Amino acid sequence: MTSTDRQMPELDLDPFSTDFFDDPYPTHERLRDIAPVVWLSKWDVYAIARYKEVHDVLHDHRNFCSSRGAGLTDFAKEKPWRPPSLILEADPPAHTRIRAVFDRILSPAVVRALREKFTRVAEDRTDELLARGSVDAIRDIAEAFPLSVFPEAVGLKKEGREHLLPYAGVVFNAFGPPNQLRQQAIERSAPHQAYVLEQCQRENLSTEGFGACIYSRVESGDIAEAEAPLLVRTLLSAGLDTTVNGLGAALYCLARFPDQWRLLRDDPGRARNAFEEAIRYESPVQTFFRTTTQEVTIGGFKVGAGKKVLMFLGAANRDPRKWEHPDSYDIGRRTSGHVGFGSGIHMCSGQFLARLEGEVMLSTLAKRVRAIEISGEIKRRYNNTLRGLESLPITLKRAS
Ligand code: 4IA
Repeated sequence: MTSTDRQMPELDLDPFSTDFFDDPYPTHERLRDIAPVVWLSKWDVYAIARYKEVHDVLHDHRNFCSSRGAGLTDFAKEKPWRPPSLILEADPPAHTRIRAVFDRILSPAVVRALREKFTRVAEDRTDELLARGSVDAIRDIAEAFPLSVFPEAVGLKKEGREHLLPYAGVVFNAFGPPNQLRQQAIERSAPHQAYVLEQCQRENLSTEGFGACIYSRVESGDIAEAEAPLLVRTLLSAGLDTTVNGLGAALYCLARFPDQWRLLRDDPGRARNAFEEAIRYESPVQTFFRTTTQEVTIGGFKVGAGKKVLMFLGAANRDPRKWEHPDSYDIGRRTSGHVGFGSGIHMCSGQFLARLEGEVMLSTLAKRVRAIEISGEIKRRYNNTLRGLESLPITLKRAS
């Protein structure tokens, strides 16, 4: 009997339940250890939790497509909850053209120009936090900082920005199965969807900013007029809640592991890697799906055509087959190769902007704050895709 003939192991666990979200790590380990791929009967999906296979799938868009959705919904069988994304939910060659445009809009050179502005905002925020002493690291830093730089950078008007995080919450819940999180989020999404649809129109975007940049590609003939609002929608869907949870992950790590905070204080130049390591360690985007385009073999196991494959980015980022001491948050670690931003042709297009936000906020804190102490009850926020906290009460002490 060859490995291809082996019976695929199956489990009936639910990786979209609050029990699982409270502590996914023992289940991640089980999934990694049982086999390279495990059938999850509850949702009829093929789970992949080892680094190698997650990486392989991410690099094989021919066998594992995105155009049938990056969530559990198979667009070939069911109507998506909103018109598909032109970039996330697309395959080459359509994806390639759009992605090239998008990458230029968020290029390292463009992002670099924002550093000074972002730094001033981070410094003001930090001084305000220090004046208060007791703050919520999620609301007052992880949300407040991206909210004070990103909508501005896109070119959104001030009014209505309170819809941005709720809208993203719907987007990330909607990738999951039809559980209560998803159904309730979609049921309540109408006002958030209406806001986003409206802000994606050219006349509602400032003449500076990423939004206007997207519309300028219509002028140059790179994209069609009708594609522009959907690309602005991608910015608003993917660009805020991700950095909120990335920064939240970093703050949660630095508050829990004071030795790493000390290392960062000693050299704020480590801020960029401290942020990157938090992305590996917490994996704010926990999971993603692909759909098989034909019968495929994963680690010696056959998976049929048209099946949903669920990649556990968070499990891959802590796979001991790949990482030394995977469960330690170590800001000196070589983080390259982590899949927290994905990998391959769909790897995060906004990664340079995300890293800038993370680096600037963390280095500013490291320069001005002596100690971060957890001072109250930590509450988790539940979402089908995003891992992060609802509340992290901390006290901050000024560096002398
Ligand atoms: C889009 C994976 C996540 C960061 C993401 C979410 C939405 C979109 C893209 C990426 O709407 O295009």
